[in-house]
Amino acid sequence: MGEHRLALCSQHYPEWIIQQTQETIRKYKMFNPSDRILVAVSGGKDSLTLWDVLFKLGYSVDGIYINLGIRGESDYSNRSETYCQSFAASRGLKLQTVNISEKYGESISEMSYRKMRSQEKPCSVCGLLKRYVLNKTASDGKYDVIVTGHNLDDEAAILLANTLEWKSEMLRRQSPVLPAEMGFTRKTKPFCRFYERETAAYALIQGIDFIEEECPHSENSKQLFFKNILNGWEIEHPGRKFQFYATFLNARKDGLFTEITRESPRFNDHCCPNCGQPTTSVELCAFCRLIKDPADAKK
Ligand code: Q46
Ligand code: ZN
Repeated sequence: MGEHRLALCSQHYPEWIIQQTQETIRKYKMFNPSDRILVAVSGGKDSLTLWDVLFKLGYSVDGIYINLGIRGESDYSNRSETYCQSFAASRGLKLQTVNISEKYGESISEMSYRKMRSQEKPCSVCGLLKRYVLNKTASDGKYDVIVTGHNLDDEAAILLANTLEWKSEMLRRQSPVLPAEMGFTRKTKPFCRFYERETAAYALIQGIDFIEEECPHSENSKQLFFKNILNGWEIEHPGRKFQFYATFLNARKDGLFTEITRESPRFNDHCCPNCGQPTTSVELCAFCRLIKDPADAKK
């Protein structure tokens, strides 16, 4: 992990990753061996590595892949799905796929264009949609917890962006564990203390096939911008990225931010009258307002 400078061989390195992941799960009380886990996979190295590690630790873990209909030169979404399918098939694991175009009549790029009437990146639409589909799939399938492959580089970049913009609600919600409440399934990030290069090394050593291209919309993204700043800082001061994130978590634990509770103004006991999912809106939820035909949300 970030604060460690290890020189492990290709046999012991994967063991170290597996053992450290278990330690993070224990430290943050992420889930128990009896829990049913749903891992969100993108076809990239972090999420497939996470699935592999949780499987080796003996957890009951199914995967979900959301095909967003992103094409680009590499036919990005369809190719990513293929990597997830072969990963699952080679280990006899269960993978559910949700094809956004087939289910809701439009790809995210089309939804984004219809909503914003511009060529803007579809990332905000994409984020909303992924959150919704993940939560719905988890609650319909009675999963106890959703896990995602966010690593230290992701978390530190999000933290820096939220801090510089003082997004207090986002800062309060940035945590390795978001508890289950008000119809939302618990969400956890067991790789939040690993550097990106550490999960990549595991994937390479274990021969995990993953899509190397990034989503074509990630080019010039805000997250990439903040990752680059932090990478520069890390070169000058090795270990600072880890420290930045870890001290934030400690400050959080010491009460810098209040925990989100049922009394939090964010949730007001509303369920969307169309799809039944929790929402802050008193009318249709943001997802039902986004899709072309809200009746599709009931499928
Ligand atoms: S997948 Fe979606 Fe990312 Fe692509 S469209 Fe943007 S948000 S960049 S994680
Ligand atoms: Zn709804």
